[in-house]
Amino acid sequence: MDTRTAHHGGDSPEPPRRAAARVLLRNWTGASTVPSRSLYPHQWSWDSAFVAIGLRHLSPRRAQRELEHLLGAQWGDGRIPHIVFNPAVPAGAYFPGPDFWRSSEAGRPAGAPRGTETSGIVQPPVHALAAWLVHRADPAESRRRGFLARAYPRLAAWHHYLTARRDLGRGGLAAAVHPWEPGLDNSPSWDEPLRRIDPAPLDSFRRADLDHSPAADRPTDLDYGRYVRLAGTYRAHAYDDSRTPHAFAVEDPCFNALLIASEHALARIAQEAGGDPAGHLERAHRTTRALVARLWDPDAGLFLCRDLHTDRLLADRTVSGLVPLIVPGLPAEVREALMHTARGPHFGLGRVHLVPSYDLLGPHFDGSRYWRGPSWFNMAWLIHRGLRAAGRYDEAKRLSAAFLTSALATDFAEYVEPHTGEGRGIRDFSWTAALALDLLNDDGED
Ligand code: 2M8
Repeated sequence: MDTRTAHHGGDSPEPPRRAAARVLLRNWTGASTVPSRSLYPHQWSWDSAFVAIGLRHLSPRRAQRELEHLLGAQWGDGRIPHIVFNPAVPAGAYFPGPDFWRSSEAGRPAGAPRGTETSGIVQPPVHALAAWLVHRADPAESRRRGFLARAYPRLAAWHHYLTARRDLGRGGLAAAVHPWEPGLDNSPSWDEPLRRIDPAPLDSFRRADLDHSPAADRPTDLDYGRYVRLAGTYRAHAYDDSRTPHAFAVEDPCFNALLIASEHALARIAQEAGGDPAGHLERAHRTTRALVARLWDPDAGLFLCRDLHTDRLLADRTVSGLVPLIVPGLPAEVREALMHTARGPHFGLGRVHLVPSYDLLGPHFDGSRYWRGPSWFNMAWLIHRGLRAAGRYDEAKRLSAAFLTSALATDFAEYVEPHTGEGRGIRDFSWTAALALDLLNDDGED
């Protein structure tokens, strides 16, 4: 497929920029962007950060609003919820919806907003990085609107929540307390920690996702039973991290790498907004040291997840373990080993479509099932950034070209089968379109 054009039903090919913009315009609700009109009809936290990174090329102002809408739903304890529910969407369109999370009532002690319903868990902290990139797209307009001055205290409170309340392992990293938090929902890394969780009975809830996506592309019912159990337990403890038993608690490399990248961005934001960057830089360096000390596995040649219940690394190789390539100041030998692993048989960089979410040789590899093998566009975008940070410009260029080819050929699919490149999940997926737009506008400046 030609990377210069996309097809959308008519005879004439549509220019890629216009095709990507069309997806984002269609998914814009007036206040924020839904990841998908059908499968995900509300605002998602890290999706919106990726969307803002693309939207800044269409309208820096709208990109600011995207992030501001999300930040507007921040809780008093600093957490940015993983979903902000749109009250206009019919109940039952997405599960678990507002009637499950009941944030405004159950989350009150943790400072959940009164007028907006949200979930109670979080997603990876890409937001400060996104805010910085959005600012850079049009600094004059950003200053005129006081964008960073308003965003800065909220972003700082968000990082404070993660580093103070979520350092459950007391080793300097933020822990995830639900498989949805790192964003790689049904990653094989979670199989072992999830085995301890007694699933909620299947007849106690109704999955809405299967109305829109084939069951073979999605997590299983057993996974869902466990997701529901964990979220229900958190809710029953008023989403209080010091009281909830947190039967699932892991340290994830991608989550923490994004925290570090965002902490570096926060230092720049602080400088621009009249704050003090030094504390942020110090925290970024400290978290980098903790990441290497706690999650680097020299034998596997990549970062692994740590299960805080056993205090052991989980053996499965996932794309999450390559994302620390984006971290500034990683030890040179670690960066080299990561590059070697990315190109090797487990991830096949340059030989398969994009970067598989899970080890191509791993016992649980399934090229269609969500985060158990398929290649995802946000992960390819992050690895692309990492390759550039490592000075691998040719490989970065090739990955960027492959990204655009895949995105256009699959009508901006949610994910693709790594061996065949076929689209999987839903189409017109927002972050695929947004990050395509970002790569199309790539001037190497960031
Ligand atoms: C997927 O997760 C949601 C739950 O948050 C779901 O399956 O319903 C994941 O791919 C996640 O990373 C993503 O943010 C979300 C919305 O695109 O969908």
